[in-house]
Amino acid sequence: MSRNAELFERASRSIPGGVNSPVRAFRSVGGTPRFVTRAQGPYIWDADDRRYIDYVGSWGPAILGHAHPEVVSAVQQAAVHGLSYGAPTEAEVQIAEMLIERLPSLEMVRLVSSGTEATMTAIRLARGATGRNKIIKFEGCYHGHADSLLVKAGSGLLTFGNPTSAGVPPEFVAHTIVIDYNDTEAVRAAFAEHGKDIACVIVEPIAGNMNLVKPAAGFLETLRTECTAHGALLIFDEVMTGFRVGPQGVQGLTGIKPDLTTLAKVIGGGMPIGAFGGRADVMKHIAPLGGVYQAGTLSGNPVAVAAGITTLKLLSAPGFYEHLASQTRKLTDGLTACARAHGIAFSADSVGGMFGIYFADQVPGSLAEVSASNIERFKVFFHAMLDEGVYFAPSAYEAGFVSSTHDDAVIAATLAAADRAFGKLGN
Ligand code: KE4
Repeated sequence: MSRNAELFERASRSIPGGVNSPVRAFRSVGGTPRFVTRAQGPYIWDADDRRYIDYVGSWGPAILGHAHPEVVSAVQQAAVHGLSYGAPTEAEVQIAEMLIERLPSLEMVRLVSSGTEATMTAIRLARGATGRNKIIKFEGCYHGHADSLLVKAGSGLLTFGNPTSAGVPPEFVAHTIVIDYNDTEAVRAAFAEHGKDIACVIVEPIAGNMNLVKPAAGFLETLRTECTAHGALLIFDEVMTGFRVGPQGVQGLTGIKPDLTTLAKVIGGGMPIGAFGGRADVMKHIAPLGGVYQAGTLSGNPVAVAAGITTLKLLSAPGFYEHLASQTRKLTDGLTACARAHGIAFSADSVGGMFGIYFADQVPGSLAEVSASNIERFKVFFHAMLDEGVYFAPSAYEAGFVSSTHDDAVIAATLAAADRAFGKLGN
């Protein structure tokens, strides 16, 4: 038996499903999860000491490649002075100023310890600041596991084909309006009916939890105009896209200014961190200034912040994002060409260092279109690539991630593996 299998059997006796986050259990692709022992640059190694080219990158944070020496050094230097104080530090001010400098819509920002905390708080803040209860979210978007958001969520829930979570009382989601992503008319209709009761719209401005799905022309613009017209707040959940699709996230690519933004993943460089921020007049409702309570023992943790500051500095290198986008496009174009050569219905898309692959002739523009792609064929491809030493996200409903260490040789090795894997699929 492989060490992965042994560890999975042992883990399953003490941890539900053997994992600390459902998507890691490989339930939607089958087989045994790989227990990672170490990682470096574009690579991870499993418990059988097999090396894989990694396109999950911890679901986004590893944008500089795993164990970047300067990030590791910053963590070590912070740790020797203590791991957590529960008191303010200068480093927290520094990273807050860095985030505000980089994202024009951020006038004030508060740090938390995960993306879920960030989105949960942003919604409470929107409700507190507007005095309204209703929220709009989009089917296939995942914003973490806060109760009011686990309604037709994406990511792990979609993977289970279980669009709502057990344990969430109906009352908790009674104010959550769920609309199809990109359905501009439904957004207008919801505001026409509920406009004065809507506190906020929360959206993944480029969706990454139903696989990569881009906003249709006019979709984000409509959210902005409808929110403004009805006094609702627009929340861009950039937990995944922030500093991943470009130096200023989707708001930088589109010029659309949300009222609040949520962040995590990349801003911590792999350490536990999240953040929410935006208009100062809204943020001033947050305790201790205002009546919207939020707190966190490890918020602004000095070790996590040290990793984040160093990461953000390294991302500011001239040409970083141009190179990252170019390498990602080489991957997606190469995979598409290879699939075509094998006569396989396949498409791929990317934005910056984030990509999607689909066993369908066209790039999907909605959750329904992703679901209509050949999910079974994805599962076979996933395992064929795993056998070749390439680690894609273990779900057809997840995006993939490239780091600055995925150089031409790594991309070429991936494409050579894909050629062999596609050959096993038959057409
Ligand atoms: P966390 O609580 O997992 O840090 O963040 C929740 C979250 C919020 N918003 C967006 C847009 C997200 O993508 C996420 C988390 N992303 C998933 C990846 N599909 C995390 C992977 C997992 O759940 O294990």
